[in-house]
Amino acid sequence: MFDQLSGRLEKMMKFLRGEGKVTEKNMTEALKMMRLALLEADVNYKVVKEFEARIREKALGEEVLRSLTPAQQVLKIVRDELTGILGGQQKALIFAGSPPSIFMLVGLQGSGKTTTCGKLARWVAGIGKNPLLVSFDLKRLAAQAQLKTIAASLGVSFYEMTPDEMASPRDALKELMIFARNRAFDPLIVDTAGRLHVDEDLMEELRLVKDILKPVETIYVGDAMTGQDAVRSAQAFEEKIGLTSVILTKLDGDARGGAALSIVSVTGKPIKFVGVGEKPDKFDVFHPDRMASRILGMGDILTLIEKAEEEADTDEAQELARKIRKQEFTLEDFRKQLVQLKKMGSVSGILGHLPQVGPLKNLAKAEVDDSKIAHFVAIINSMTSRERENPKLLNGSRRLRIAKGSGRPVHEVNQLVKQFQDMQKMMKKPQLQKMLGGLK
Ligand SMILES: Nc1nc2c(ncn2[C@@H]2O[C@H](COP(=O)(O)OP(=O)(O)OP(=O)(O)O)[C@@H](O)[C@H]2O)c(=O)[nH]1
Ligand SMILES: [Mg+2]
Repeated sequence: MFDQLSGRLEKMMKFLRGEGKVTEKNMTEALKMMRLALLEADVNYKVVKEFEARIREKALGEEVLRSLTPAQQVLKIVRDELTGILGGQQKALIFAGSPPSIFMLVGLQGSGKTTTCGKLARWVAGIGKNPLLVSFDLKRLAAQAQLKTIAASLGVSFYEMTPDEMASPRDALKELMIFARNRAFDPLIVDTAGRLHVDEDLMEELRLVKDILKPVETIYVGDAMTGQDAVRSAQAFEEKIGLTSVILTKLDGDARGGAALSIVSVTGKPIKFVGVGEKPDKFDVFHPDRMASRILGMGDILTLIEKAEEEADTDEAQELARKIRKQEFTLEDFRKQLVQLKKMGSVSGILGHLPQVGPLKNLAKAEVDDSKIAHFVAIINSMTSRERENPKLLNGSRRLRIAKGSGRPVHEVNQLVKQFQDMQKMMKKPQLQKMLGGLK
């Protein structure tokens, strides 16, 4: 969803790359490009203004590292500042000291609250919790039914409110707490009603529910596709009922990113998760630093690794991270990755997370289908283990032998070797190494 913004920022970097050093004049030009890029991405204008001022100050100030080129300096500053406006450090969910912790999800109609209740329940179950879903949409019976269906499909427990309980939510909560404590449920994830607009009626109902529940997390669920509208309504919810965090949904759509880039600055509340599709697993922990890198086209190899960890063997994924860090990544590892990719099936989904540089970009562009992966795997299979460890051995005659052995043309062997070498180069980049440094 940040494609357009990424493209424009890339242009700005390209411009700076052509400049000998950072000057008042070229920074003014570069910042103008950046300002337009951000405004076009529907970022709140106040946020843009402050962002620009900070970057100008840092880029022209003392903090600049002389060893870096102007483009690198600015890239670093922009990356750090982008991470900042996205919230800085990743913020974890808060759990109550004495269970059950209550998470109350609020937001406008259709923003994805009910869907997100399910996703969140699935996610916390994945970290060993025992969630209970309940709907405090006190007026619409159908709302309960929707959540009940979601709970059943996920195998998550659901507490059904009787019409009597819905009429007196205060008593309902007492029953609910006894039920939850007896069965050691934690957290209690509470769905609420939505309206098309922020109206007093809704706010009153939500204030009442919040007052009864005393949630440890009041989570605003915002539809990223609605851009600044989502930001404005978040602000209204923050003022009228108070929030602790934000979940943005529909980041898979053609949102331009403005909501994500403005909402933390405007509300002061962290984005903790993002929804990236309708299915329950289309839900990611939000990492400001990785998102910033992704916007700047540095890709997101960490998210890739996380995905791999989820879907594949954890030890292997950690070993992969270690190898990339130590620059020991070989063709054999590349082969394993390709096989893994093929197993996961969701090639395009995974590729979206890969660094948008070097070979993977080409892979993504070529819209790799499974047969392409199969061909690459066949080629590597035809190499000796020494060749896999050390591709420098691959001279003309060896390449010819491998082509014959795998039944693929020589130019495809060359292409594979070239892509692998580009990938190795990319993995040596300090930014990537720094990112991996934080990964145990
Ligand atoms: N593409 C996409 N669709 C989503 C995402 N999250 C939710 N949706 C869809 O958005 C629509 C509305 O979702 P709901 O969960 O019913 O929204 P709600 O906020 O509970 O709506 P009300 O209860 O009517 O206020 C559904 O069609 C969901 O499938 C997401 O991350 N990506
Ligand atoms: Mg709902």
